[in-house]
Amino acid sequence: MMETNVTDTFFDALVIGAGFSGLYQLHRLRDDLGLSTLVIEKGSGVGGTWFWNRYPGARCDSESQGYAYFFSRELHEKWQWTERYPAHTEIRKYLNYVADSLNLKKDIMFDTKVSACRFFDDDKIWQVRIEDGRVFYAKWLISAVGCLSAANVPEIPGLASFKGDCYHTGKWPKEGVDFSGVRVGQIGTGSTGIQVASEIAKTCKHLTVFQRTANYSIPARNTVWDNTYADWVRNHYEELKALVRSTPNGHPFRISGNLAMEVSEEERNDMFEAAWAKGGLRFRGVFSDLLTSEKSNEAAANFIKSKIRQKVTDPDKAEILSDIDHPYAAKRPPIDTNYFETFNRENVSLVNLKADPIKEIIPGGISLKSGDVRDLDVIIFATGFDAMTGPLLSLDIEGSCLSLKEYWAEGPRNYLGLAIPGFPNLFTITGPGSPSVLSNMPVSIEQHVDWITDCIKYCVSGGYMRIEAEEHAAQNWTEHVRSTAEATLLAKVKHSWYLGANIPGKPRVFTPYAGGLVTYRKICNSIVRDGYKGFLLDQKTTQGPKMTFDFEAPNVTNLGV
Ligand code: N01
Repeated sequence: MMETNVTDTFFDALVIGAGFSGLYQLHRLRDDLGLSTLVIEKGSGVGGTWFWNRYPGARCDSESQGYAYFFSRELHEKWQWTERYPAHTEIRKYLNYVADSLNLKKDIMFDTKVSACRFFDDDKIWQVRIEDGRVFYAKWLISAVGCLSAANVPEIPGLASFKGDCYHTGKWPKEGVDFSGVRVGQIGTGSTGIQVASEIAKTCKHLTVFQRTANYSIPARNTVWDNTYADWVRNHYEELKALVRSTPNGHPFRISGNLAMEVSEEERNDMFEAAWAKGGLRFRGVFSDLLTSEKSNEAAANFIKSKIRQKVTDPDKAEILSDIDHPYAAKRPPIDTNYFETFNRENVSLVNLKADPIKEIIPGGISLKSGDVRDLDVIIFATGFDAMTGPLLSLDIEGSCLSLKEYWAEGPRNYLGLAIPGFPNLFTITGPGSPSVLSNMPVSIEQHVDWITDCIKYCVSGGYMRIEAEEHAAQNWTEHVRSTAEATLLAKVKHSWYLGANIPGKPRVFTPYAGGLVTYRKICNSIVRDGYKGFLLDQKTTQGPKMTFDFEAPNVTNLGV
């Protein structure tokens, strides 16, 4: 446990969360603006999402050379990733390296959970209460809680009766879990389940995968970097920085300008084959219209399904795994290391929950509707998160009139994903309505933190005590987020966590901004140029009620989520 001696109660700024967002935000506010800043972090170390996601096989799907901060050449040049995709252990090492290099830990209070945040309008100050009852105050409150930090464990009847151990992948024990000789049941086959299954199958006695929705996956083709490539990355800071800031999804590769139906079938298949051989999220970049043309998407989908059928030797399993009901990449597209091949192992079975749903969890395992019972010693929930709004709502935030829960009763509404009407001086890094999960997160995070820092600097230097997003701006932005998603196949999937559909009772609102990072950055910059259009500064309204964001139409054909 890290020692932080916090004796003060009043700060200029409080930041909640010490992952990629919170660390950089602390650095900018403290070291560039000179503001007294405290970060409050639930975990006992830095890492945010990566502090908790330690399940076997946990590895980022973004490539290492782009999954990093780009604000400092020095940090970039003194660090070396070792593989094409960074493992969770290496990401924590990197974030510790950054935190230590910038001497950040002294201003982070670890092992501390926020229980409530209240805005006092008379004093224009935020009060943040932590679980032991202590309170802290600050003029500026910044949420850096991330998008995927509220674990979702489905309410399956009988769960409490299970005699074995249960784990959620997003809250994995720090000390790890020994699966030798154990019968494991895994529920969930999203990006996480696809990573975890192939690792656990190697060591457990038997793995039963309970699949509700079949999923596409592209081979990651992870490799260890050789010195030549590592040196190249270290020596190409400016180029990499320019690249990740110029691609629509913040990844360090370009999306092809080709349309899938504009080439012959033979050429198309050759291009899919080449992209499959390259592997990873780059597969999506082979054509620019995979998320906007149903026909192009279908071609990609059929290509991947045929690959699954080739990989899986048991025809029944192959059928269940390739019976996919949604367009490719319209749900978050996983990448894998031998996921489908894992089903060729003798110690791995597959249950098709579409045909035979779970009836209940019993003391010794899982019982299905058909009466079939799977005996288990351990259940792993790879069942995802109450994404995007979940982490924010868990902070119990109350603004000048309403609680966030009340204000978002029909779904998230905010301005640019950054600020919420009725919640002055609060900023949300990678909040709902920003590109966040449809992009390479560290690149989105840097853009948000820089924007927030500039905004706070503007307020401080202009003598403004209070800044608040205006209601009409939030309504316009929320509509813009909705219509942008509607222009893509993303909105065609009704059962996706992008829409909140994985959480019973959650309002169905397409939450991330699908217009791409480049467009988004331009919109954010233009709002600054226009004197923080759509924000109320102290009591001064900055502009009239009519706002549109289509002055820089999002290039959805070039969308690279
Ligand atoms: O969660 P998910 P995840 N009974 O929600 C199933 C990021 N990530 O943790 O599809 C049975 O995608 C559910 O089934 P269905 C990434 O952004 C990043 O895998 O709802 N099954 C689904 O199969 C990703 O998208 C990296 O029918 C139930 C699964 O659980 C996000 O995290 C690596 C069920 C949940 O899939 C979330 O991915 C890994 C029930 N009651 C993850 N409830 C990086 O590399 C749910 N399921 C950065």
